[in-house]
Amino acid sequence: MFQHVEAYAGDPILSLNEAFGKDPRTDKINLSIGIYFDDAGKIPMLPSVRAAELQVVAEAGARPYLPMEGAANFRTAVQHLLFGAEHPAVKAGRVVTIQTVGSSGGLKVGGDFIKRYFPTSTMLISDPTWDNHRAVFEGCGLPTQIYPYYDPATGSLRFDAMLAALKQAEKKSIVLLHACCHNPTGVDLTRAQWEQLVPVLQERELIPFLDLAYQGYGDGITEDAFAVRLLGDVGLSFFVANSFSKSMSLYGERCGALSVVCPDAAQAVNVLGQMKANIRRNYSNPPLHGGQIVARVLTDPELRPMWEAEVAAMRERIQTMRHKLHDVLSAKLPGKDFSYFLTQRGMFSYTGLTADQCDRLKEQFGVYLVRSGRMCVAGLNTSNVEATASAVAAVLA
Ligand code: KET
Repeated sequence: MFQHVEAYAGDPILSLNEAFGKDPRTDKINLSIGIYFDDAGKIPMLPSVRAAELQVVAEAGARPYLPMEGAANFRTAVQHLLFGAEHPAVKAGRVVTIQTVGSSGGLKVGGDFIKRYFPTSTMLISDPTWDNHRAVFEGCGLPTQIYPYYDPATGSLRFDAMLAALKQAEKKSIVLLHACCHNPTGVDLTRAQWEQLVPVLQERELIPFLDLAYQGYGDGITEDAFAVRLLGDVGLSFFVANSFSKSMSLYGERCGALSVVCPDAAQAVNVLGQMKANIRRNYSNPPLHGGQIVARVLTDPELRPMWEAEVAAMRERIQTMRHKLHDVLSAKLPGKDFSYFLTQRGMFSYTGLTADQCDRLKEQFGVYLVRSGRMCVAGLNTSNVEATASAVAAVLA
């Protein structure tokens, strides 16, 4: 019956992470998947999140279905987190926010909506981007096309080429933009560049789709929402998928949201309605537990500042590891420039290591990087950073 079902080639990130799990070597180092590990090499349970969960569990009673669009307290808390409670678009009822199964779910639900209401639009994605962007949007039936983004020669943004490409894009194309901590390059637009991008988006009637998966890992929780607020301020209509996987270390709870900023409140009502219809056809409604933890952390006057401090500590620990790796590698290979470890932001550094070099790192040293050369620097710690530097130096030498 299923002879025509071909073998799955695997996912470049998730399958590598599974391979890491099966690797029997005790000194192996996981710098593959975008997960923050603490200095002991563990996925942290943030104290604010733990406290919120205990409260939620203590209060939990019956488990009804959530509405298709998710829990009202979660949705409001997310809007306030992204836009600020006082943002005019929020106040005017122009922002639709739905609770989704991770931000991946938000990308998928948004992609389905775009396919239905902008059937001839193309999805423009950065070169390079998170591998799954292409897979998710093509899975929605949307063609994808790349726009210039990263320059491997200089390790920086090809901003002029990016703008030039977007100026040529078909009207009503969807432009996928990483709101902060670009995956995989760690190279972001500056605030001035975001501001320069706005008129291009407006003139070409492009529809931005922001992916905010690493909020708090760049400059700060509010600072990393800069692009979201800017596009809202200038009156654009756009999508934003955001995640609590990384910012609350809640990967397996699948907590995310999709927000759509609409031109007016009446259109927002219909957009929400069609999102609900799509969710009903897909998985009916989202799960209850994780979203309630998130809502509690975001709205509790004691837990919220605790969480913000915990996010700051994760961000700062990554910075410390970036410096350590940079210093050890620079000492080992004095002729080479490793400053990109210091300038790139968020969980990842794009090392320029080739797929062969990554294979060698894995096979010979048990150091796992995605084969694009992406290193999750959030997997470094005081016990493995020297070994990582030695292994990288060995394959580069
Ligand atoms: N967007 C981006 C840019 C992203 O890197 C991830 C996850 C997601 C969305 C999905 O997050 P969610 O948990 O659905 O809210 N990235 C890491 C894990 C993965 O590939 O699934 C990664 O790049 O390693």
